[in-house]
Amino acid sequence: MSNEKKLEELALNLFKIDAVKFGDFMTKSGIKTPVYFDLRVIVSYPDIMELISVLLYDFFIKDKKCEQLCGVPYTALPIATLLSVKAKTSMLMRRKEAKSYGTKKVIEGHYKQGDSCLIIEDVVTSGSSVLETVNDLRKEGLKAEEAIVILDREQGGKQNLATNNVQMQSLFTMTELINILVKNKKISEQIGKDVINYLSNVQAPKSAPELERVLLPYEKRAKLATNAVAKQLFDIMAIKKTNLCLSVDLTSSTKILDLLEKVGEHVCLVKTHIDIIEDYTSEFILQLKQLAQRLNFLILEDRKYADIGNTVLLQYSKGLYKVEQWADSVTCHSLPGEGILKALNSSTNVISRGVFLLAEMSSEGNLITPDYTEATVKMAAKYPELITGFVCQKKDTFKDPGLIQLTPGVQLESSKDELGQVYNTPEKVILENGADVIVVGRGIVAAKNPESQAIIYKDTLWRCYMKRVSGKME
Ligand code: S5P
Repeated sequence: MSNEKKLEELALNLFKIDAVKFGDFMTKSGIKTPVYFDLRVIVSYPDIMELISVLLYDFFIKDKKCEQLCGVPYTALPIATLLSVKAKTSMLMRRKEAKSYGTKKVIEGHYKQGDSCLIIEDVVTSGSSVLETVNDLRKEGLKAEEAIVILDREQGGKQNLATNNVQMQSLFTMTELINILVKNKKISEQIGKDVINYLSNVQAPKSAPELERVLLPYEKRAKLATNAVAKQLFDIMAIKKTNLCLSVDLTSSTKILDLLEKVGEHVCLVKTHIDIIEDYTSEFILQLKQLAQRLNFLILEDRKYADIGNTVLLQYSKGLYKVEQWADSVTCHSLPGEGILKALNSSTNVISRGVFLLAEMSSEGNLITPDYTEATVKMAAKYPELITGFVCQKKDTFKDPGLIQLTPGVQLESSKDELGQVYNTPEKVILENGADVIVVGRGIVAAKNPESQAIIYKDTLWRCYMKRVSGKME
């Protein structure tokens, strides 16, 4: 039997078992509708379930590469199960409510970060149920970018899903289903027309536009962060009213501690280059951590890891510095590929774990291209619990409001140094370029009076941020 014939057979069967009904019905939200679907009844008809799974498999799954399947609870669960067995692809189950005991898992099954997962659904109206499942999968680091459904009611769901980066394909659109039923004289042409008119007039609301990252205040963004360090940093910024990160690029440990004693209360983050310190001892780390605790700032080791995963794991956990034991977050290049993130994610002895990925650099003539930046942001999306944010220069580099844009190359006046560093002003980086945390090194460290200079930076940067979130940018 041709696929077209099989589709026709399915449409007629769905009509026969009352999975699709015509008349005057009320929807859940109290709106009158001339057509009603309830595919839950298919569980009573194994032949129909089999037919649905054969069609979905032949049309959409046979030639697809994906690591996981996940049905939207509950109607699609048996269909997903049949497909999983037929395609020999493992399946995940999403709970509607997280368990109140034990592991509190929302997604059941075995999976890896970055696995691609195909969503299975019965009927799509607005797309909101599919999106709930997509969001839960994405929170777990899975890639959920495709959905296959039995019926598209053509009420805006497909577009809403596309807005959220989910491509949807369906066995039938409503128009196709109606046409089959009219052709086979199951419903009159008039009813068919009425239903199609009704559906085109009653469109689901468009899904809300994504929250614009740069207009949201830090306290709201703390709630959207999926990395614990990002959440903490947003909270510290909101409480201390500072988005200043001091880059303590000094080579003497006493000088660093003296400086932080003075300026620590004005910063949210201290960025170190631990390997430039000439008199490093583990005692230095103890004192640094005490200061961080007392003055409430986090520590970012700007190591810019850029090797294969195995080497990075050793660099992060071993050697003289044992960075994993004291740095809240580290910087890392995406150049070597995902192994570097897997390595940082797998380290076990950490007190707190976060990574700022370098998506752009401030130095003149750097070799990073727009494609590289885009690939870096994509790579980060697979590790939502690990990534604190990006070291980058431009507002459009990424959208996720739960991530932090860390921007270096900032001084009160725009300028350059003799080795290619390019400085922009606080106004430019915050209001135009979307910086969330602003890195200042020599602007403070090399000033005659670093403490008063730190206060000037803190106040200027905070004023720009307040202007930005008030929406009054010119
Ligand atoms: O693109 C970058 C990325 C980083 S992390 N450009 C940078 O300048 N940095 C770091 O920020 C750099 O290593 C230095 O520690 C700091 C800027 O220092 P400044 O003295 O030029 O403000």
